[in-house]
Amino acid sequence: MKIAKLHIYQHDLPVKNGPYRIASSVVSALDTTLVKIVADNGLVGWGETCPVGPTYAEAHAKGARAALVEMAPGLIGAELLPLPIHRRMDALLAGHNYVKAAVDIACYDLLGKHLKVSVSDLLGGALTDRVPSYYSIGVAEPDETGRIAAEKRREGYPRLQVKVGARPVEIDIAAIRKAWEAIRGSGMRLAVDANRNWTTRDAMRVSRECPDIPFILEQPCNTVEDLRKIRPQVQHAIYMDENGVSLATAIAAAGSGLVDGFGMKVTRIGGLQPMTAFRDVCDALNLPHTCDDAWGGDIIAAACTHIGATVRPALNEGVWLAAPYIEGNYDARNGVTIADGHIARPTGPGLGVVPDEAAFGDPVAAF
Ligand code: 0XW
Ligand code: MG
Repeated sequence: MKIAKLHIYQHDLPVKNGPYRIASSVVSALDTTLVKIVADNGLVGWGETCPVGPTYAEAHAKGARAALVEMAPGLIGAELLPLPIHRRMDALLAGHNYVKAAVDIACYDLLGKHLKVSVSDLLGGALTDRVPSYYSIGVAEPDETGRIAAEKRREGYPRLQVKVGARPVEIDIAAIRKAWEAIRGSGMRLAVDANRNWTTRDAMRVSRECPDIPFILEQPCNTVEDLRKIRPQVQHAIYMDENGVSLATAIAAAGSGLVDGFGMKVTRIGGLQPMTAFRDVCDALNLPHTCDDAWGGDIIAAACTHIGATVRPALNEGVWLAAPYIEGNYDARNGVTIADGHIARPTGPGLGVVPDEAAFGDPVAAF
């Protein structure tokens, strides 16, 4: 099975009840990029990549489409298998993992449809059909953080992430305390995510002033060097998110004991194929991790849920979806949604999600 056609689409995803506020970006609408690959046997597969604005990571929507246009002519005729596709993409363009991920996801969708198996089977096999999710509370006033935390506890989420940063650290500490008061005793786990914003001084202060709250510090500071600096000085576990820009950086962080876990993004690491290697390294080293993405609709949601279903349950920190912030689904019948804090693994071959492509309009480029 080979690539016969590759179409690129742009689609707007307005943020429901927005904006969504994190330390590194405030977003009211996201610009997502979809890739449709048509195989030489007529089967169709979909991929997606959707940076959460241009400042969360070294990724942006227009860059995604430019990179796809750069690679597309060289991908026509390529064998539709993940490793040959990755090698081909690497020969066409250096870096740009977050773009290659969209082609990788479409390739897995097609392969699953061709073999009549789900993407989670291709990734090694699902360990659950009910994949845990977590809720992310954007940067908010402490009372509002506490209110939402109580609501998410009632809704059955097993885990909560509280966004902090870009304001006086005293307010962050108050918000963390409010969230903990709301979920304490429920068994919900707590992540505090500063999205690279805190100084090492702030991170050490938060840890020092909250010794009684068992949160993990997610990407508290900007660089790997910052994490290395605070590592011996904080009491709380540290998870890497934005600094895990490739399989190599994640393996180095895991292997050197720099971090206790990861918030991992399928597109940042380059797609489902490198994500399985990452999952297996974490499994070997007993490191918990998420399987998320920065943003995206049903295609990203399905891809994250399929890999999330294959993670050893004791290490599974959940699959975050943008679904609660998005109106409607690409696939009205089989769209990916969260109920009781969990996601039903999509059924059907491939991703198990078939988008209504009429919603995307004409492709912005077609090869
Ligand atoms: C909560 N997320 C998974 C979604 C936002 O894009 C940020 C991200 C994170 O953990 O940094
Ligand atoms: Mg994070």
